[in-house]
Amino acid sequence: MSAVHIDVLDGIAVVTVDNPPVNALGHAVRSGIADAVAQTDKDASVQAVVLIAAGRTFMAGADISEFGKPMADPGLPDVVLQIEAAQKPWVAAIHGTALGGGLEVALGCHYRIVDARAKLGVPEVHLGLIPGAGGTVRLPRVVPVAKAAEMVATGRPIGAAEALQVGLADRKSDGDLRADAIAFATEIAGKPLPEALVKRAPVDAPDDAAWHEIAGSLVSKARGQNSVIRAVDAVGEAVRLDGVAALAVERQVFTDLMADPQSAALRHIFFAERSVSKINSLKGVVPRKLDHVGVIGGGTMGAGIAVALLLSGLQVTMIERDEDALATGQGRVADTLMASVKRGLISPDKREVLLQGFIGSTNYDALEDVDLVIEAVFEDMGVKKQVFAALESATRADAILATNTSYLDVNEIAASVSDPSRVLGLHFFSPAHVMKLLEIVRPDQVADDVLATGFVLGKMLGKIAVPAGVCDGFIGNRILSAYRRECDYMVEDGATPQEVDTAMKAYGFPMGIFAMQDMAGLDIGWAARKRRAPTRDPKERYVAIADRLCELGRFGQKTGDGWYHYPEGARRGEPDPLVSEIIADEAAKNGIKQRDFSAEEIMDRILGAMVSEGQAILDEGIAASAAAIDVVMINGYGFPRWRGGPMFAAQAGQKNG
Ligand code: T1G
Ligand code: NAD
Repeated sequence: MSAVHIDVLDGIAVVTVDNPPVNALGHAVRSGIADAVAQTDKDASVQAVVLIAAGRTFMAGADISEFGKPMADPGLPDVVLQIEAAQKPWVAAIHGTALGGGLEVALGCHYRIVDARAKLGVPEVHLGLIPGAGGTVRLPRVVPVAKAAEMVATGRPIGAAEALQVGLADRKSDGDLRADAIAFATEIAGKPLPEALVKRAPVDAPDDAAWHEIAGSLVSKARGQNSVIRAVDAVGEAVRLDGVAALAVERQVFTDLMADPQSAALRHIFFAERSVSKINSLKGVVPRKLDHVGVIGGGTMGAGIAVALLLSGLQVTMIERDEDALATGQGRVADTLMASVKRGLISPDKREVLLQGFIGSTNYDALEDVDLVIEAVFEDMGVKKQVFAALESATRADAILATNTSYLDVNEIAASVSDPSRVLGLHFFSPAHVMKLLEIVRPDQVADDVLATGFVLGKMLGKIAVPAGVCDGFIGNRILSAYRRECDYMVEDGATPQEVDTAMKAYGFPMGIFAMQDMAGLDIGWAARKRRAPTRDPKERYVAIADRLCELGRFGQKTGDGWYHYPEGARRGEPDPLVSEIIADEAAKNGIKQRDFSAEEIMDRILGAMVSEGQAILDEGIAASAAAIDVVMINGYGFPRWRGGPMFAAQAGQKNG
């Protein structure tokens, strides 16, 4: 079956692109469309053309797997120019996600009709690029410049209604897109062609002051990512220059960025996030039924997990210790769903429907027909074993029993039930209904179909599910402990907490590790250190600064003091002389002559700790690949995406300053 085929009926040629899974604009598709332009121009019986895609979506962009290799003609910019110069009107019929090159092809067409659920966007910045087939030039000539700049710089797609409203779409189809597109084509057939976008003036071009404002705001969110900055500049040039000249400028910037290490890193992580959940050993394994899920504990995690499950369409039963705790947990769920309504993510009616699928009980008998249960009770092995014992007698023998523990030994939890093959770890990250990362922890005796069901659940929740072996902290928390330890060493040796945090932010982290601990709560790490104390290697250097802060009740933002002081509940802390005194006292007690640290040395030490712990995790088989470690650190711990992750950054020889 060719990637592009043409059917002509009653003077309308329907050109269909069929290149699963997402109709990426690989060479076969590009040449197929170019041929279709020539063929329909030549065919006197054709009055108008509809360009549509088979399968689940209109073209979702250039074929990213072709990047970094010589691009075979015709290149996408030329294909778009050919459509734009066609003698017959082309109507793009868009469903699914018209992204990147896909939207650029649609912009080459003379008209656009969109399915009501379609999304349209230019996400190239997320790959370290900018649109390279005219997107930065044609978009501001069909929608207002400010909207075009926002779409190009943020990569955020817009929906059908907004596309219609801003002028990106001419029509919206609420029914049969193909039929509506053919009708639209028939309507415009024989009429004069509209002026090519590339020849038009920009729409609502802002004056210099207004553009300075728009550009400044978009660039301020770049956080070190070159593509965002270059994307804003490209739109600015596209507005300043005539369309044809602007195309040449765009192409040059696109070519420069394709060679930028940031783009290589972003392309690495794009594919890594999709390959990491593919487990060869589970190929052909049939997962178990997943309709009804139990959640034990309605606390921070239990409530967040319940919301994630409800949003994916699953029925949820929450169990809590007593009526008060249950009411609190149910309230958390209802409030979180209300916040989703306020953000326009779901409608009020949808929220009502979801809450109908959500029941709570203090009686484990309510779990009699669940397919899977996730416990999110206190991080205490005794409590978890009690819960698992109760689950074992309250649930069907084929129900899967999952733990959301952060650090505890999942093999030990599995061994506490008579059939350990039904136990696995599902390590969510807080807030569980927002964070995309899910570590799927596989105990030694877990059944294949139980593990496979875990990955099915991850896909249903829209998570990036990363397989992890059993160890203290699995992948992410284990690496966090390693570089947190390194930062404690540096603080005792003379770096200040704010110097470390400043260096991490300059590297691209959203916040430094000390501010992050103050936000999450120092008590969590304190509990973990106390739990590990009996087995800690006495020869290993131990820094007691954090313990001393905890002994003073300084748990961070929630107590107003931690590594920093938070005046009147402020979100941003300020250095606290008491902390400096404690640090100096600990250094003196340990005979340490404190010294200065540069930002580069701080980051070298942090990345070194991450990479050596990551290598140990690989050597022990806890993570299946270095890419899996990168996916975890980017999606769970704020590692800057445009650096590709600690393992990628190290092998790419990136400078850490
Ligand atoms: N090229 C190649 N493969 C792609 C692809 C692409 N553009 N998009 C997706 N895939 C593969 C993906 O690797 C996976 O493969 C399968 O399709 C399903 O993807 C010139 C230069 C479209 C919203 O950035 O955002 O155009 O694992 O698991 O969750 O200016 O894929 O099954 O083997 O993500 O339903 C711009 C990227 C490119 C869009 C679908 N376009 N893709 O999400 O499925 S640059 C993008 C997505 C460009 C021009 C520039 C998503 C999706 P496998 P999936 P999904
Ligand atoms: P939490 O204290 O907020 O909630 C725990 C809940 O469990 C409480 O509501 C408590 O009433 C309930 N509970 C205790 N014993 C119970 C029992 N026998 N039956 C039913 N309910 C019971 O704790 P949390 O932060 O939600 O953490 C829960 C688990 O998730 C812990 O294992 C934690 O390590 C893990 N975790 C936490 C985070 C995080 O960032 N907070 C992230 C990942 C994993």
